[in-house]
Amino acid sequence: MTHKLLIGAALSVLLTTPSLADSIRIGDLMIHNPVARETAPGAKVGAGYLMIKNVGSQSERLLGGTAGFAGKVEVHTMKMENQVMKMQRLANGLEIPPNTTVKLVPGGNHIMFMRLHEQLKSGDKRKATLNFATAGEVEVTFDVKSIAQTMKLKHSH
Ligand SMILES: [Cu+2]
Repeated sequence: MTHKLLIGAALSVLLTTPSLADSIRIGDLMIHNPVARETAPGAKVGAGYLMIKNVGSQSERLLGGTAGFAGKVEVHTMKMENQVMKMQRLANGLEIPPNTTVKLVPGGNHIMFMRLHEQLKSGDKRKATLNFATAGEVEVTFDVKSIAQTMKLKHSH
């Protein structure tokens, strides 16, 4: 039991303290710890998560993106519908208010990689371009992680 707890604690430290290398600064945006969830062979969609901090005084908006490994990259949210959580595309993008950190995590807002051309395997790194209303296009490298590791992002602070 103690052993398990220690491993859990070590993992959460690893996952919740992104090193400087995991941070990208573009204009007034700081992008931390982009992670993509591994996919099953033949899966057509995958999900990406990250933290975006707006250190500026103007509101920003994440509109979507592009990726070589997927036909389409969208920003999604989760909505309750007849007591079932469903994903929905944010047609007007995701707002990143000034002086705010917006977290894209499992069960919440996320990047959706649609029409995957290939499997995303744990340990891979995949480049994608995110498109912001003001900052424009930003290239981000997603670390592909196992589903279990990805779920821990939910509890990161
Ligand atoms: Cu989605």
